[in-house]
Amino acid sequence: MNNSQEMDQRRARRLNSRQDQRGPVIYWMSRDQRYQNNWALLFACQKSRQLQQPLEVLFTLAPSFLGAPLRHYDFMFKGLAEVEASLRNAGIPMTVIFGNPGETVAALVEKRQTGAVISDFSPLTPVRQWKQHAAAAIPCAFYEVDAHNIVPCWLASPKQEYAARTIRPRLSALRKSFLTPFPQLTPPCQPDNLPCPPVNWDELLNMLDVDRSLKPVTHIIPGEASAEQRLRRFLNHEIDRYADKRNDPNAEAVSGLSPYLHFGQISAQHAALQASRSLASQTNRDAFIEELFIRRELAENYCFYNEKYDAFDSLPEWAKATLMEHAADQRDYRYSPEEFEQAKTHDPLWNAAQRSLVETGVMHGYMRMYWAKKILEWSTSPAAAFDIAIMLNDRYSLDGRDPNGYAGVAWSIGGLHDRPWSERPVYGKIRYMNASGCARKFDVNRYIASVTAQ
Ligand code: FO1
Repeated sequence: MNNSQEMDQRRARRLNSRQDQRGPVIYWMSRDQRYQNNWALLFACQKSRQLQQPLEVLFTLAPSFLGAPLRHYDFMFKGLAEVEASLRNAGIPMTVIFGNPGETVAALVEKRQTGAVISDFSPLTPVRQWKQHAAAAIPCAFYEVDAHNIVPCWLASPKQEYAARTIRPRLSALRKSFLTPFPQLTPPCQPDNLPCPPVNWDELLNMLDVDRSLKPVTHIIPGEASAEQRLRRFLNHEIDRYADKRNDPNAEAVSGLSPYLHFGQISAQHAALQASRSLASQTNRDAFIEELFIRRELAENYCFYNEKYDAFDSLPEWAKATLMEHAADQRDYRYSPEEFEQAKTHDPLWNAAQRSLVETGVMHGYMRMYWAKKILEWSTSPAAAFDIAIMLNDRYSLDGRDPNGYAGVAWSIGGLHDRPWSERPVYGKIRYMNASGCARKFDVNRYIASVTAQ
């Protein structure tokens, strides 16, 4: 057991070559929006104690982020308000600044005469661009800590991996040294007179340039406490069904953690540790950890090493070739993006999956594959299908704009991390899926009825 206060230094890397200075420490929180089990916050506390300087947490709110509507900001702000309260309890102020993050960070670092900046990690292009901009402008040391993954993304592999079977041995070899318990967070010694003014979340919400027509969800309570409760429920009541029933959307056998994981309101490492200690059978624990650890970190690897991760062009060459060979194949049905969006296809199962996404912000994992594959089958071209699936997922799903979503669409439509299967119309060699396959796995009518009743 690792009870040391020290973090494994391989979880951090430098984003510039400057040294620590005498001045306050800033944790620039972006993706890991939590107080507990957060390596970036732990590292920032450690740095603050080491430099004997106060710590401040900063969140940079961009005017818009990859088309996220009000639904997502509501979820994120409620979670952040909880983080703010936990930080205040520990005497750590939280500041939110509005504007282009790369620029606003640099300006605040200068204003505070900062000694060191610590950020968390995201493989997504806009966040990497913010950091690149900031790294060039910041006159002190700038560190990045991968607080989202169990094994730091840059250490897991130096290149884009082909499939789960190629990344699994690498992650498994590093599992023992990285799947460790978190040390207790010891807040740094903050000066008595450090101001901790409250963040005005309502005012910030009004400043955003976002689509306000997509209203907040009400059935999932955001935030760290609620995420922890969801994890407990899963480990106490549901994980026993995970291996057998996770592909049955009627079975309530999945964790429901993905919105919380997306906003960093729960740590995947914490969830994996708790699962590994649960009383569930080895088969169920292994099946859950395979998804939470191996498959999730494979998606991170894809976005980290493939800068076109959200475009058709990112797909493996064999997949693009076979899809293009079949691009002109006769399609039995063809729908526009609007028809898909409004769930106006001929297929009640597909429509139910889409309605569940629009109304609840969540679609069951197994239905996500069916949903995306049918968009391929019923769109005018494979590239159009890819764009429609990303657009709908990012707009409606609470875990949109996440490496998991991009990899999921690329897997379903474009053979990413998969292999060629037997050739058929429209799909070419991409793995096929149909409604009778679903009917063999679960009670399709019950699923449709449950969505209608929501
Ligand atoms: N992170 C930020 O640092 N600033 C933002 O303004 C911001 C908005 C945002 C909106 C929707 C959403 O799904 C995520 C958002 N994030 C924001 C979080 C974060 O940057 C991303 O979740 C990750 O980068 C995904 O890897």
